[in-house]
Amino acid sequence: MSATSSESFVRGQRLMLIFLVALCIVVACVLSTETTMPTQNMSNKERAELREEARAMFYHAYNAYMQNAYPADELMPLSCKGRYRGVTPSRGDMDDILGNFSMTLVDTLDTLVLLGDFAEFEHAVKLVIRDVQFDSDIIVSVFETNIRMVGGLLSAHILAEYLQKHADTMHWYKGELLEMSRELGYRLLPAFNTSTGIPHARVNLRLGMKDPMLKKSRETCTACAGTILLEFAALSRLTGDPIFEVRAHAAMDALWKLRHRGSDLMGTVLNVHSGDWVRRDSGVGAGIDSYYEYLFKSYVLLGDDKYLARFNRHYNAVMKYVSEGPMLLDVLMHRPHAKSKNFMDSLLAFWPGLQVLSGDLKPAVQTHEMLYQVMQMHTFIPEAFTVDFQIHWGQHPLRPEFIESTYFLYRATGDHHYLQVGKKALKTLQQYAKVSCGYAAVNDVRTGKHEDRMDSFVLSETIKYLYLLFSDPQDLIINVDEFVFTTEAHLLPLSIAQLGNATFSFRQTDEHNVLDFMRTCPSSNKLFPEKVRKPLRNFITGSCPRTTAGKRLSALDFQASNADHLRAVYDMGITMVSVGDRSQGKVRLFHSFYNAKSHEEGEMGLQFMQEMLELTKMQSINQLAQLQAVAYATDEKPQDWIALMAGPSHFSPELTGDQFVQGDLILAKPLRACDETLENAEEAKGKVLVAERGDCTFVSKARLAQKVGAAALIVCDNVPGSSGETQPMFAMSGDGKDDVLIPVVFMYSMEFGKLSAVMQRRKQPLRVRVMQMVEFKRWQLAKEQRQNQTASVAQKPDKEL
Ligand code: DMJ
Repeated sequence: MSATSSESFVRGQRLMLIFLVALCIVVACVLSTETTMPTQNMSNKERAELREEARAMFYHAYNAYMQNAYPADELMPLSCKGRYRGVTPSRGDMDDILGNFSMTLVDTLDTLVLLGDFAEFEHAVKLVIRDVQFDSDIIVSVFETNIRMVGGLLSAHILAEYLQKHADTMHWYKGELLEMSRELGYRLLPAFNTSTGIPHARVNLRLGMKDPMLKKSRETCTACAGTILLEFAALSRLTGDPIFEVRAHAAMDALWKLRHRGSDLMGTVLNVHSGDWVRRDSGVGAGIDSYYEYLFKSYVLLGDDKYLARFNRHYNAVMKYVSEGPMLLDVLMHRPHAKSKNFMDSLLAFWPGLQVLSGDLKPAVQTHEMLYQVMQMHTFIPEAFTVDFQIHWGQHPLRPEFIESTYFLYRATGDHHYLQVGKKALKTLQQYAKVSCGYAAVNDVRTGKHEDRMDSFVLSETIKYLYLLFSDPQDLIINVDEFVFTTEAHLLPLSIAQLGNATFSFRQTDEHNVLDFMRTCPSSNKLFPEKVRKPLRNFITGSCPRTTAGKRLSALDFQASNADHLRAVYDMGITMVSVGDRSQGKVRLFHSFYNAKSHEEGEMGLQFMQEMLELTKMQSINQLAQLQAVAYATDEKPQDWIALMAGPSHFSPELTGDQFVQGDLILAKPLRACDETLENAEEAKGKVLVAERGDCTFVSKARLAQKVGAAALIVCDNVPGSSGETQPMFAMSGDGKDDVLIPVVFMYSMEFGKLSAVMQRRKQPLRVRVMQMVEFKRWQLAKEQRQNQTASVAQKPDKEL
């Protein structure tokens, strides 16, 4: 090997190592220096103006709903009409939220009181009493109905009585809303008749669990079953009927028993009859989020230490296994050192708010800062984003979680940074989500395209938290500190605990002393949010401070197998943590100024991390190996195959080595492939089916393709102009089941466009091969070599002549 080629070989080796080492990088710098960037203070005038802008936003959305959609559950802001269950075309499971019970109005009642609009509150309460009924043959989500409807009715009832007392109004009100919530509570109760006491996910409002469609019901999510207690306890305490609270406590107790005894973590999906876990991913986002919230808030509302002890046990486990610097990454509950996902979902943005309430301010500041940067990078926080902050799922339904955390951080710290963050969030909504008829969800943050959807939480949470952020507590009619905010931001008074409940005696149990967890907030004159935030400020786009100091180890030269390098990196304050299966050699890096040997080495560490970050912008070797190919030959040159890049899926079998699936291409009818079957099911047998992304999950499209006998499925993107050349390829996620046996790949629009153009040009069906890209390349190479050999053999006699 020549000097140059051995040098480039070594460099190549190093790069390989770097790619593996730097699969994901976190610059979790924790500075303890005195240098802090001043936060721009917000004047009282500007803050008041923003509060009024939030109020105007509320009325823009509320009036649009009331004038164009009420009594429907939701407003469809693009078509400017109401969304009714059974009338408006179905969106599948997503519609379980709707019960034709005027959900948006019920969910919004208490916001009217916070805004001080007692007249409209009174009017709205009268409408609800007059119009809303629950005796419908409709299957609804128990969780959603509880948090939005039961919670909305209870909170409105409490505030109606409050106004009677303190604002000398609504004297006609005689507890009708409480009666309605009791009736609705009874309609949800059949869901709790399971052997474990953990409620079913769905129930028929009229038939209970007797609906034949619910016969096979068995799976629910942890958050679905664990987000009942606040509302049900309030319901029991206010009505004097203990059944609700009894059932909700039992569900919480049953869930607690299912924790992994080694890790103290919970999964996200379980079987309500057997108590077996169906999905063992454990994080703080989708599927589990509000379970943690309700453990902590049940302690706050009901004063039962048991819930604090349980929360602390889980919290400790989350901080040990899930939290990595400012990031929160799912692990497997039974193998907590293995990361189970390489993306985060936007629902986890509630976590910093919960951390503030529980007194752990520092990680709250860090995670919030990371989320703020994700938001600035993509305008809105996308539904899911990868560890390198690329978009995994670009939707944004105007969720409240990030603003909720911003509000709690502001209340805890008084730091005007959070007012500035709130301002940015508010202005973004105004600029990109406001339409003439309300606020529209964003279908894809890359394109800004709207969706005909305004969820009820936009009014009940998103705008409510914005309004609260810009209000002075003394401007509000109620003292919010005397209330607990439910997960849907409904207000339940702390005084509820005093109403007592004979069914429960809150004795000290062994659990209480399980964990000696720090609960005190940092003292207010020593708050550190800016110091904690500053190092994270350049977390994504970053330019960390450079130093001109002497010789240092650069990321490019770094070799993970070199002990000196490892020591140098350690001295720079960098820690390495193995991620996932150790055998894959994936490592995550953390940098902390606290751990650096000297200030200078700390600076070097920052620079090193920055270099690593730049290197990882390139696609990792790992990803390359996973890249799939959809290959075809043209009519003109039937021997020459062309391959278009495609992404793999987590739920279908991997095509390895020289395996491939071949078949004629056929488009699904309807193209989204979300229905029970396909119009062209017969034709699709044995073919490579194409379905468009959207309306239902990737895996449900795959199951349908498999059901009709397709040989493979290609899911093509629904975002015009998207391409694997300009954005990272990703692997489609499933739901944890292994029932898909055909290969399923994803193609961005530009790549699929090429395939579709060839398909349309041809008279005959287009035959394609789905295979690994690496294998395709190998196949081509072998072919070329063969051709070259034949050519040289053919040329030989000539030469010899
Ligand atoms: C809300 O309905 C609640 O906050 C729930 O706990 C999670 N999802 C939505 C908002 O994103």
